[in-house]
Formats: sequence, structure tokens, C-alpha cells
Amino acid sequence: MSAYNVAIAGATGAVGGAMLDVLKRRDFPLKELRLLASERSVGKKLKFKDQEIEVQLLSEDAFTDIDVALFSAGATRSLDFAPAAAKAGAVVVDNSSAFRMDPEIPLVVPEVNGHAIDQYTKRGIIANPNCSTIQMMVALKPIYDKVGIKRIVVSTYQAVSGSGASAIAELQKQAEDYAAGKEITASVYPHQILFNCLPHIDSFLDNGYTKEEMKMVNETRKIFENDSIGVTATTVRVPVFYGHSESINIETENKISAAEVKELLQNAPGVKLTDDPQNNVYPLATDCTGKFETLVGRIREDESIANGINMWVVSDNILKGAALNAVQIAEAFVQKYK
Ligand code: NAP
Ligand code: 3JN
Repeated sequence: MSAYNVAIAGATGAVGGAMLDVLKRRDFPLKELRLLASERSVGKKLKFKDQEIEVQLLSEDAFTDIDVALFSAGATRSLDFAPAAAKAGAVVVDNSSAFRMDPEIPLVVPEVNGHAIDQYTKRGIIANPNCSTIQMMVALKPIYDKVGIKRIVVSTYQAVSGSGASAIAELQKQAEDYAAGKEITASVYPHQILFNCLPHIDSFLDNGYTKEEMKMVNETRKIFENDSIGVTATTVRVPVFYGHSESINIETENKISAAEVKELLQNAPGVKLTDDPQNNVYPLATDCTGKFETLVGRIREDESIANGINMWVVSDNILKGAALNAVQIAEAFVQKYK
């Protein structure tokens, strides 16, 4: 079997660390693993299997002989360095929003639109969608293919790990300060996140939505290759460490029963049907942590319209929402093109 040279840009971050873990768990065929980050991390050693790998500087020259470059160092770094990595001959799988809506760059969830990877040839870059979009696509694709979807109404309950290591530390500290009877302070978020729900993820736009909400709208349309599908989102930060939850309501083109949806999702790639409410079984953030599957449950018909379905969808935002999806893209790419 062939083996490949892989670079991770942003290897010291929350998503970069999960990429190392996923490459190991999936036994990705590696020849060399090159770890890249900022000047702050140069010389630091990260553990991978039984090796200690020294972090190098993310620069335009860092991609010589690299087959696959996984980027998770933020959109600015992607804009600055992904084109150089592609020019050096690597295929870039980019986790940021930098290229997602670029018509020349495919936006891929392998279980949903793996065929779009073929478009990588135009720029040498493949974009990974936003975490909230990815888990929604995995759950909805089988229904979309079977009966069509006219409109999606989604509300998210997003874990603090989506805002990086500093936000995880902030929730932890607020919990400790509360338990110690101390004053609670906030710096990552504009308000206390402990015991709270903030209807505010990323910045606000002129239309009153947040960027995170519009990412869900625009990315869904691109992935389904359907500009007329109606999508409206409310994205909310909740005091959970790992695992994004979503309440999803869909209006389908043709009628489908809750039982038929359950049967479809029972066999859907990347999905774990978790739906036995009589026995208190439904998807939970605490159960999805560390898992590759997206959990789907609370499937029921929307009795307020003719063709409607409600469901509750939960996934590990750092795994399927970021690192796992990126590694799956890399796997599909090398299988077909290397
Ligand atoms: P994080 O924990 O803050 O890590 C940031 C990483 O970027 C670190 O490795 C950091 O290196 C590196 N970095 C920052 N500035 C750099 C620079 N000037 N040059 C080189 N490297 C630099 O953040 P994270 O949670 O892992 O998220 C990273 C990015 O992944 C986000 O900005 C976002 O674009 C993307 N992301 C996507 C999703 C998704 O929905 N698909 C979810 C989460 C994150 P140092 O340690 O050296 O500073
Ligand atoms: O907030 C979350 O739960 C997901 C965060 C994703 C994120 C965080 C910082 C920058 C992104 C993203 O993937 O859309 C970005 C970005 O690249 O714009």
C-alpha cells in the first residue's frame, strides 16, 4: 500500500490535536508527518504514536514534498499559505471559512457529496464545511435523496470547544469560581457562559443574522447543489464542553413518515440512530464525545404541516465537525488520485 507525506498547519491547536488523534485512530498511511504552527510553537514536540515530532514554522516553504496539507490555523493563515502549499504540489484540505464559498473550490462532506472532491483540480484546495453544517448534512442527506427537502429550520446548541482552547478554559474557570463563591468574569464571550445560553456565534451581519447562521444557510445550498432550498438558522452557544446539538425541522417535497425516516437513518453512512425515548434514549452531547458517528433521534412528524419532520442531531464538533471530516476527505482523495 502507498504511504503519504502529510502536513498539519495549526498542529498545536484544538482541531490540529484532534487531527493527530484521527490520523492515528484511522491508521492513515503516513510516510512523513510534518507539524506546523506559529513562531510561538517552533521547537515544541508533539507526540504521535511512539514518536515525538518537532513543530516547524508555518511558511510558504514548509510544503516541499507534501502530498496532503491539513489546515486548521484560522482563515487568515489559510488565505496566506494554502495557495503556496497547493503550488508546491500538495492537496490542501482547509478547515476554515476562507475558501468555502469560492465557486472554484469544492466544499465536501464525504458521506454527502464525495463526488465534489473531483473539483480539487482547479485550485488544489478542498474546503471542510462549518461543524454545524456538517452534522446537519450527514443527518439530512438520506431524506433529501428520498423525498426532497424544501425548507430547513435549525436551532443549534453549540459547545464552547467550537471557540477553541481559551473558551474551554473560560467555562471551566467560571464553574470553579461559582463553586468557590467568587465573582464570575467573562473575556472570551461578551457574557457569562456558565448557566447561560448566548444567541450569538461569530459576528452579527447587516441582515440581523450572525455569520455562523449564514454559514449554515450558504454551505447547505452549496453542498446540496440547490440554491432554492430554504434554510433559516439560529445558532446558540451553550455551557457544554464538547458536542454540538441541533433541533432540526424540515419540510419535505413528498410525504415521509417518522418510521420511514428511522429506517433510512438506521442504514445511513456516518449516522447512529439513537431513538428510543420511552427508555430515555436520545442523542446527548455527553455521549457523542470521542465518537465518529453523528447521533440522530427524537424523530417525529411535524403535525403543524403536511410534510414535516423534526429531529435532534448531536455530533462531536471537533471530530466529525472538523478533524475527522478533513481526514476522511484526505482518505478519499489519496484513494482516488494518488
Ligand atoms: P486554536 O486551538 O486556537 O489553535 C489555533 C492553531 O493555529 C494553533 O496551532 C496556532 O499555533 C495556529 N496559529 C495561530 N496563528 C498562527 C500563525 N500566525 N501562524 C501559524 N500558525 C498559527 O483553534 P482551533 O479551535 O484549533 O481552530 C483553528 C481553526 O480551525 C479555526 O480558526 C477555524 O478556522 C477552524 N475550525 C473549524 C471548525 C469547523 O467548523 N470546521 C471548527 C473549529 C475550528 P500556535 O499554537 O503556535 O499559536
Ligand atoms: O463556533 C463554533 O462552534 C465553530 C467555530 C468555527 C470557526 C471558528 C473560528 C473561525 C470557524 C469556522 O470554521 O467557520 C472560523 C472560520 O474559519 O471562519
